[in-house]
Amino acid sequence: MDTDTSPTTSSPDTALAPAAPRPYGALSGVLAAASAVAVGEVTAALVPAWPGPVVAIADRVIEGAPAALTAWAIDTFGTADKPLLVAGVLVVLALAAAALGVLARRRPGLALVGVVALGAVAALAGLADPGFGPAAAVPGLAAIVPGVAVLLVLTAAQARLGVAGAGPGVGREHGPAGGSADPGRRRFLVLAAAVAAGAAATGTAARVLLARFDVEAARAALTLPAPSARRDLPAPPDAALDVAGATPLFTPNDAFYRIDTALQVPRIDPATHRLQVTGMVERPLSLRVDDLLRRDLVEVPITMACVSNEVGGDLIGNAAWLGLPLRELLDEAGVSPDADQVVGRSTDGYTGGFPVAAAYDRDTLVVVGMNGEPLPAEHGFPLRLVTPGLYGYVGSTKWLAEIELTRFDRFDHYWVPRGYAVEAPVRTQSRIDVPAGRSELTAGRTPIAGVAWAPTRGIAQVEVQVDDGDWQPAELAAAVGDDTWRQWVLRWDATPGSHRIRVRATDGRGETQPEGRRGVRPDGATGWHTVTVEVAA
Ligand SMILES: Nc1nc2c(c(=O)[nH]1)N[C@H]1C(S)=C(S)[C@@H](COP(=O)(O)O)O[C@H]1N2
Ligand SMILES: [Mo]
Repeated sequence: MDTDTSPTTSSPDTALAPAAPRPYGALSGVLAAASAVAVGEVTAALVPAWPGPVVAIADRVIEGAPAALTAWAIDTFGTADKPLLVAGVLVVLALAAAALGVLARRRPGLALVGVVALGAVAALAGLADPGFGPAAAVPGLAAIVPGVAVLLVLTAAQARLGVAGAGPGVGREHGPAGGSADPGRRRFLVLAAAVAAGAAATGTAARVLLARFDVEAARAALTLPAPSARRDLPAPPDAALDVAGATPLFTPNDAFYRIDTALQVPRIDPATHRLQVTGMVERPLSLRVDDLLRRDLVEVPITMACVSNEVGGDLIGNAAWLGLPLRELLDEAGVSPDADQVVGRSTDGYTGGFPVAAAYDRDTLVVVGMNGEPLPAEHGFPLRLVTPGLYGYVGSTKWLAEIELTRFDRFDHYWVPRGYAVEAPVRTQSRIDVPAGRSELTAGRTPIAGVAWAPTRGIAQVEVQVDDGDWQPAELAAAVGDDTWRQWVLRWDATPGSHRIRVRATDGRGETQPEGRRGVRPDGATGWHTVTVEVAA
């Protein structure tokens, strides 16, 4: 391709003129990218569940990042890591686009290949999200059209820079900031402004389109059935201890910890969403959310914990989950005797896998409700799995789109190649919630209280040790079930001075949690939660 793409600059002088200054090229590249992103996003917004190209690329960055880098990012930025990653993708894109814009002044053909390649990357990133099919490549491909067009138009406009005012010294006035009576320059800037305005308008249109589907409205419109009478696990009246500051037996939804890899909480329309049961089954199933809501659903209190929960940490919560026992779906589908793994796959490609046996030997559920409400969007609306006794990363896939029956020797779920265990039973653990560590107390009767859990095995005993004294059995609240945590309390006679308080739990099989400290990777932390307090005289 010729560098001179402008139809009116035919004089040999201009054709051989030096390329326009770099800032013009860079600006053209950045505007081409902005137009491409805006069109990509507006295309993605046509289908509520499609992630935009920028988020799709960022998703792939998260998946491809080495585990150590991900861990560092989470430690350093906490929950701000996701917006920062999206910003990072945009910065890299802007830099690449600026470079392509500069290149386009002399090698437009090569620069256009670069633009197409960036669009192809976005299209491939979209394709890697399962659940949307090949159509998910469309936003990335659509982005190529304005990217190419804007770069061509603005590069052509640069060829007319300084044409009218041609003469010595014109070159010095070529920068976008330099003032001159150069009509070519004015024309370029008008075009650039028009492109910027068009990109902004398209971006706004994308936002308006996205607002058209409102997950909160869809949640509000969904009516949960009453839980079946065939299961009856009401919390006994004395299952909750009345200690000021103690952790409540049930964690309110808005206080429930949230852990996932999703950059953008998936926006799933329950009217069109389908749950597929696939893989090693005799009869693959495809169910609507409504089909599930019409079934005889059970409500089970289950304590869910994250494998990344440190000793004493708060990545754990207890909720009443309303759902269909997974075993009923598996029986309908007819699981092959050769299958040994159930994989839950989310709309955004996350996978958690656990033994088929865990669908039968406990109340593993396909969940629609949490503490009496439809699942909150960030906790998996409209469908998720919850598996008692297995860490969330293996057994509790959110935004559930597919349940695949497979084998452990054929498929590694999401966190396995990232250094976590294939199978991950929740370890027996206990936590001191009052008094808080390093608190200052007054002498006298003081409750020491907290929670202890060993889901599926149950908690048999909790013991507390103050300094080097004897281990004293704590009072346990009544068990709601073996799958939930139990609150405990020890009424302590606090004496002046500095004290170390430790706790340890024994599960329903008689096993006491080990003292030895181990970190969360690969299969959950061990050790006794310990706090130190100061008691004033
Ligand atoms: N789709 C999807 N499901 C997921 C995850 C995820 O990243 N994506 N994270 C898992 C992990 S690590 C945990 S601990 C639980 C947390 O569930 P919550 O956010 O509802 O507490 O969800 C699990 N399900
Ligand atoms: Mo987790």
